[in-house]
Amino acid sequence: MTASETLFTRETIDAMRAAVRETVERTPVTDIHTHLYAPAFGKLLLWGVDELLTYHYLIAEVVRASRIDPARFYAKSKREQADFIWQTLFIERSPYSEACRGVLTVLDRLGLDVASRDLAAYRDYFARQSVEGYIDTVFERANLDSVVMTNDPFDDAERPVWETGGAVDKRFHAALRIDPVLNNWAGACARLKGWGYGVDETLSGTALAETRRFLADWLQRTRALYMAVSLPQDFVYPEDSARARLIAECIVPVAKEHNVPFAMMIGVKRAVNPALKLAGDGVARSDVGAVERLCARYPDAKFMVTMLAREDQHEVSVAARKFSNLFLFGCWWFLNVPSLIEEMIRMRFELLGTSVLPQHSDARVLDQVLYKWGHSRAIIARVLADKYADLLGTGWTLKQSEIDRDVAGLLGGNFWKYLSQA
Ligand code: FIX
Ligand code: ZN
Repeated sequence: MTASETLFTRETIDAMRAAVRETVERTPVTDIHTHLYAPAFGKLLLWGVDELLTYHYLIAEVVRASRIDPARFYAKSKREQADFIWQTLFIERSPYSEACRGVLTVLDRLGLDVASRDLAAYRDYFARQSVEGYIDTVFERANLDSVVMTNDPFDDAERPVWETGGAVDKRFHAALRIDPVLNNWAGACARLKGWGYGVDETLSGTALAETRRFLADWLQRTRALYMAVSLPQDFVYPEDSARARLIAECIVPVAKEHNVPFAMMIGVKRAVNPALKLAGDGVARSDVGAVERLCARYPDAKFMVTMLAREDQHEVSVAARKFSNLFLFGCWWFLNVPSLIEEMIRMRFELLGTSVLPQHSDARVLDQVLYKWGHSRAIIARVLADKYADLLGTGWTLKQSEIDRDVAGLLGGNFWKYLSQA
């Protein structure tokens, strides 16, 4: 401890709370799961007020509020959709849902006048930004160190960018997303064949080795930090299926060989209402036992997990106590609302101490990191300060440098450390 370092005690709990808030605000974040893209990907990087307003979370809300036929909504141009959402959810109703509030937080953090309700003025602001300058503004105001993209080799808009050089902006890391391989092997198999990999639907002959070669090629090409998949609510392991064989014989061996984690995002019920398209997915409880069995069976593989159902959070937190190769992260999607973030973070801190990564943004529109991290930072600071207050209550003391250390871990350091472990 330096001579001048602040020491917090049970007599200085209010000062500790202020210090925690300040530390969480000034510590840069590594956002470990987003759907953002580096500038090299051109139009795939979404930003601006019309993209914010047409976020699929808000599409679900506007269809519900207005009862518009989803096909009629989607037939509108992006600008018309944004106008309709602004009018329906912001002007005719109070916009306090988390997704609506988020838009207003973004505008406020950009210095725009939220009270004016002047959509034309907001559009005008964005029309005056260059994408490069705007990325700098957003990273700076959100205090982001870097973000991890979601990179899908099966995406025809994205693949050519990788094939001709890929991401160069160091603030954007890659994650290799392999949903088609594990959720639609027949479809993935046809694509792999077309790219020259010797695979077949029954996973015979060279198929497993060739799938491993495909994964290794893409890990190398993208320099992905991890491989990732979203899994449906009925995901089980082990089982007699292509998915289970691919996990056991391709994903796990490649993950181990390249020392990258396998991230599983579990619990999505895809296309509950297909007419809503991207906004039509739902949630259901899943089998945490599948995660436990994978972690137990492959103790030398690294697994990152986030689960979508609130009901699964306690069980998966307990699983993380049992398996040091299980890294829990984020409050995913429908859980990314203040009441549930607070509940989940509090429980994880109480069960797992400092060894979690409490949040990711899942931002699809660059600007959203301003609200998603703004809102989450406030909650993380509050819960952490409560936990420290309990500690100080015992007579324990805390140094500012210890708060710095803990916050740096929670906002990204824990992820980097997990990646670097053998
Ligand atoms: O699968 C995922 O990574 C999900 O996060 C998304 O597909 C989802 O649509 C989303 O945007 C959730 O926030
Ligand atoms: Zn996502």
